[in-house]
Amino acid sequence: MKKIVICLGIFAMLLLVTSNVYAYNQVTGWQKGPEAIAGKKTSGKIFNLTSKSAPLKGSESYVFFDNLGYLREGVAKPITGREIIIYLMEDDADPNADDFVKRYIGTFKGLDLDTIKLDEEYTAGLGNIDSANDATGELYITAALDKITGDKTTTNGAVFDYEIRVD
Ligand SMILES: [Ca+2]
Ligand SMILES: [Ca+2]
Ligand SMILES: [Ca+2]
Repeated sequence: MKKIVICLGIFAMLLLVTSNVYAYNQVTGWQKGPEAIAGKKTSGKIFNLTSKSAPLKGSESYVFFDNLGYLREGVAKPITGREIIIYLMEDDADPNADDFVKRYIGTFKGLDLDTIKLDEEYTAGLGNIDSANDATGELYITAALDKITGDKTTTNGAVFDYEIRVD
């Protein structure tokens, strides 16, 4: 019995150590989300993030979310099930189109943003998202808030914080 307890203890310590030690190659730091405006797609700024090895892959690029907020009373109707669709994108110069990397869906309960979940990883977007010798992605997110009848089209401000990380 004692052995099991010790083993479990060591396992828990290892988990703690590995989760603390793990580091992404580069992160943006926490950012305020783009403004949430009903019926409009808004974008965050573009960040240059470098992976451990070229080329940067979409499967090595992630968005994390925190501080889920709420829509403004009097601006937005409180509708449960309303969504905000968030894309992780990789910017490219014309004539190349930007890469769709991942899609996340945020769902509201009334005015409150309740959850944000990964909804889709794009097959093409999981592979190389820049040139073969290019380890630095130009990553950004977009956010599109559903428009419900009765919404105003003024801003609700940011409804989440986010951080983009690459491995
Ligand atoms: Ca690019
Ligand atoms: Ca690209
Ligand atoms: Ca690049």
